[in-house]
Amino acid sequence: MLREAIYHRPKNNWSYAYDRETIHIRVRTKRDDVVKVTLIHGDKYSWSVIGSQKIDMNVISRDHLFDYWHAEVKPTFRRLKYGFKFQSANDTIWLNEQGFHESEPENQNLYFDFPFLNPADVFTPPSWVKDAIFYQIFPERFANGDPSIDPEDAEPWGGEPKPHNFFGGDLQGIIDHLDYLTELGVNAIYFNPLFEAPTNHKYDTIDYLKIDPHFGTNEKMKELVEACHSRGIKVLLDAVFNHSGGRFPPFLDVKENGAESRYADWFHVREFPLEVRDRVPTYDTFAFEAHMPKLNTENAEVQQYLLEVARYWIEEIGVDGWRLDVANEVDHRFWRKFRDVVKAANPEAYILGEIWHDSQPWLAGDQFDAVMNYPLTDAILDYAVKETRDGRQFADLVGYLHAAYPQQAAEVAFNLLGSHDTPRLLTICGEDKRRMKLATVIQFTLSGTPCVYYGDEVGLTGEHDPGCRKCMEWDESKQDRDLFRFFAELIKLRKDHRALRDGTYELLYSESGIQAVAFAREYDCEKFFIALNAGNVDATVVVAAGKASSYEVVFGEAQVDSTGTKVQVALPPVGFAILRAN
Ligand code: ARE
Repeated sequence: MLREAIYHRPKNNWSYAYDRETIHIRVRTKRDDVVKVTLIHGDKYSWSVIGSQKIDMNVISRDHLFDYWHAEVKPTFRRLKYGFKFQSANDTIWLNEQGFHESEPENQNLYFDFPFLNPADVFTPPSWVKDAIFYQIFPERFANGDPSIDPEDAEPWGGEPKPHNFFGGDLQGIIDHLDYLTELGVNAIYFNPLFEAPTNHKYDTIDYLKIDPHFGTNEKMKELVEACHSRGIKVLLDAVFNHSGGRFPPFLDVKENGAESRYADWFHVREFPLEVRDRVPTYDTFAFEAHMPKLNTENAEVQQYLLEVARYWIEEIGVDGWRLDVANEVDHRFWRKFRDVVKAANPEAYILGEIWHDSQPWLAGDQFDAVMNYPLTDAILDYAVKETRDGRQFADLVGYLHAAYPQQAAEVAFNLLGSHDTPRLLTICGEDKRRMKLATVIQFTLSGTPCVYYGDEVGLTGEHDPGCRKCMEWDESKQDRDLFRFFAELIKLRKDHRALRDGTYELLYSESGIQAVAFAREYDCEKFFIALNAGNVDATVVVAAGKASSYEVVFGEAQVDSTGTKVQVALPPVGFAILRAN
């Protein structure tokens, strides 16, 4: 047994409260090294009287180096002392907080400790998010419903997107197309910034309490939110709190009055006056963008201002949550206060951080509910589109990501295949729709909340920003209706079956050098097999049949042959099939 590979540390993703009565314990071992892990647990105040209990742990996922073992305990008195017993073919060892032992340690004081399950510390994302299917709208480019408020230099709809041009998209345009979104089947919208700002992307806010006049008014926004809610659609806004825009009045004041400005401490000024020297501003900014000065979220007035913004849009306009721009560059203390204000305004509000990397420090229940899951984006695209990961490498990364966060975080991870910050999915696929569909099927059948970037569903293309921000295509004869039907059917399938949204995940098949993968999702009596083939030749996956008597292809294309204990699924090149086990 490779002891150096064995890892456990209380808290984070290794021991945490799943709900008000359940504690999850996880431990890592070298892949395929340990055959059995037993969790030994008890109550620290009655261990010597009642003694300990023992339960088997299960492998919940694996990556190329490790197996991740998992067990669930509901301790009567909400306290847990615990240790582990590991068995391999020729070795048995025990682990507690003091390290490894050759026999079961008797002194319970030396076991790991989960001191008390306090409800206030339980990480509880809003339950609706598991059922949500998001649609991301870049407002300037979705639909022009009110030409009377277009920017002066607005170009005719459908022109080439450039860094600084406008086409007149607005809130009325979105209201006019809500039936379209209902037909597609999505039930939540994530809006890129809507507040007053000079650019077309509006990440350089002038006024956080006002809808940009070229988009509409606050009243129009309220109308939009109500229209969405009446269709069962939730609304998520973009909070650009890391930095303001260069025309934000407090920043203009500092520019004019320097250190004498009453707002001097609202920003991170390294040196007065505020200017740009050799392309580097004398104050902190987003990247090196002079028109995006970083806000000092440690300043009490800044906090008060931004927290009022957070409250206003939820309580008075009715939005359902916030996506936090550049979330990882803002201090944690601010985000904790932000969470308190947002959840007081609406306990079911959703807080989604924009972080492209490992996000554990923000996903402990005191800051965000989820992050934009770009690591999964990479895994899916590498496997299904670029073929730079084989089936085993893909499954390993999915396994690693699955174990990297508490279960409730994995359940609501925000899974996207593209956004306003990346090239469009179809373009990444070299316009091969088969690969686009394969990637999308994976996105919709893994756990987490899928998000469709506007226009992907009708075949919009585009390179990196600004190319990925084309005007939405509303002429049906120019829309890819086959893709639209594909998205609508897949969305319906996911909405109809809880197993696909919220079921357990089990990897069934992955091999080095082979592009086929199979996994299962299961909830209650319902079970689905998902079989994938990213290769350019036919592939067959064979998986254990389980209890079902028949296997029906409910989406995709495959030849299924179930004989006794095995199910054989033959897939075409770049193909997929979702099978329901009956
Ligand atoms: C403009 C141009 C770009 C140019 C950029 C250079 O359009 O072509 O590359 O300037 O600075 C907004 C606009 C952008 C605009 C930008 C600056 O939407 O069009 O770009 O403002 O004016 C990192 C951050 C992440 C950030 C991305 C872009 O961590 O927070 O970079 N994303 C948000 C929004 C953006 C927005 C801003 C931030 C600013 O979603 O739309 O840009 O408010 C790796 C790194 C990540 C990095 C990621 C992407 O994975 O590890 O940290 O994200 O790549 O680059």
